[in-house]
Amino acid sequence: MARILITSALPYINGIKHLGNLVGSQLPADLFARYMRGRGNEVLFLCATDEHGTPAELAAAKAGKPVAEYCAELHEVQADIARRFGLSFDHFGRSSSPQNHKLTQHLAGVLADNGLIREVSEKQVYSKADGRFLPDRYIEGTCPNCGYDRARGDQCENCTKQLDPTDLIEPRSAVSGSTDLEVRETKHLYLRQSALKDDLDKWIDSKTDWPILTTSIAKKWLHDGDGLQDRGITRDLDWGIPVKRGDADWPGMEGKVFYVWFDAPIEYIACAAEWAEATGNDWERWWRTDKGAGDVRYVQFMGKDNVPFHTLSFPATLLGSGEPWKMVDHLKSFNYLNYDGGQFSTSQGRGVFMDQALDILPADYWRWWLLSHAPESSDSEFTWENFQQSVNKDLADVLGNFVSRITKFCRSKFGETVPDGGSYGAQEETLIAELTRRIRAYEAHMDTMEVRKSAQELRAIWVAGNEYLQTAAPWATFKEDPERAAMQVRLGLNLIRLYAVLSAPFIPAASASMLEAMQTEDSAWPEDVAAALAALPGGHAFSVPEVLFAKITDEQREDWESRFSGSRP
Ligand code: B3M
Ligand code: ZN
Repeated sequence: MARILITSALPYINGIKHLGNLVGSQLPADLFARYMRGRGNEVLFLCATDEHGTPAELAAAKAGKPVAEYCAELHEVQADIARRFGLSFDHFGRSSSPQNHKLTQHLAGVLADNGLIREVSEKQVYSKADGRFLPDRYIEGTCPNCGYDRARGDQCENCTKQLDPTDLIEPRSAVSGSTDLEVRETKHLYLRQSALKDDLDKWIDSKTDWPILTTSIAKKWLHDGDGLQDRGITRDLDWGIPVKRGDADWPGMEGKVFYVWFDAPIEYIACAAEWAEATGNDWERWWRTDKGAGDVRYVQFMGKDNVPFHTLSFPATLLGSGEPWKMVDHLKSFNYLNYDGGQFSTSQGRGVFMDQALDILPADYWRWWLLSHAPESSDSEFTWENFQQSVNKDLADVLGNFVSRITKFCRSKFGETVPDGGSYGAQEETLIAELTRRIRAYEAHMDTMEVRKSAQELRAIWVAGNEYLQTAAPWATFKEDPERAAMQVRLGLNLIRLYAVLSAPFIPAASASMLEAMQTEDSAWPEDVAAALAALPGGHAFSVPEVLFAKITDEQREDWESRFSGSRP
């Protein structure tokens, strides 16, 4: 039994996530966690809301709520949706937790002790009316490049030029609109990533099994242009983790907080501490190599835009601390999922969001489509037509139909118990050989997190059962050879249990219904396929389940297509 630590990129707090966010981190992480548990491993699967930074403050202001209250509410909303999507986190934490405050301040302290933090004086815009500095999006004005009069301090939305707040013409505060602004000196802490470049280089070179998407992004930032830049890790904001050096105040840093990208990955560790506190477990045996985490395998899941922070910045924090923290072993990253000819967009409300998806259909429909179309080797695209097609074909025709045909046929001829009698012939041996080969291939893809290939193999496993049923045709056999028909039906019913076990990582709710219908709690992984197909013996009672997957009609598809064509209201 292996021990596997799994984290998904932390969803930002400022609203409900869309399906593109989901498929790039939380959902494949859940697939892997469920699979690894199914194989009998010890798994710790962690996720949390990422709650600091300017977008959180601005979203709270827009909602007219104090930011702490806003974050607490949105955390509950996201936790509830995650649960309804079947995301099986062992703990869903918060980056604003006391544990993360403590750990972030601790790590900043040891980095400073190790000479890896320097103070930098910078010029920033200060608003006298608001009594605060105005970083990034807190300031608006006229773009010096195109004249657009609502450019933001970090970028002009009109011409896309990247800006500094001090570049703006006629700048004003985005908080109060005040133009009574001045440029003031302010001090910030920088993490000396440049001093850690060689350590990072060596560490990344040791990761020979990482996907090319991951290493190429890491190497690009490590070597391109000026190489790895030192990075500001503090901000002039109210909301966040106060800058401290361990437990001690940090002279000159009063009123400042750590930058959101400094504290967010540290929450991966703090989240384990939150989990431990809530459950009475020991978190250090997952995170400290001197306290038992030496044999842990740590896998991270994220979208490609998050890769630099996970291959460079966060490792720099951990390596620079000189403390024995567990480092990531495998980093699985994803391209983007597009929506119907464009991009999913949170700011424009474009696409389907997690809550809306669940209003339309149960989670398994979405889980199956998203995972079987995961944007791995390239970006992929959601269209309603494609969604309808794969749900109707894979889930309703192939899997659902198999389950309903065999259970109904058995009920009509043998009653609701697994029939006894008969023995395997050549057809059954061939099926078992094919299933064995395919299940081993499925495991190999799941072990290496090849999500699409895993889905294809699983589907082929479903198809094999369907084809067997089609050619064995127990409804025909029954007339001449009821014993043989009994054997075929018994095999079919056992296939349902087998499918439930194999499919659980993708479609956990349907799998649970299948096991329930088979009236068994035996969800042991099929190490030996022939043995697994004898798990339900003659005489075992079962019931005919409700329809597992309903087909999506053309009217539904058209209705949803038009309902989700514009922006979220
Ligand atoms: N919150 C993902 C994002 O919103 C970011 C991930 C943090 S992982 C430590 O783009
Ligand atoms: Zn512009």
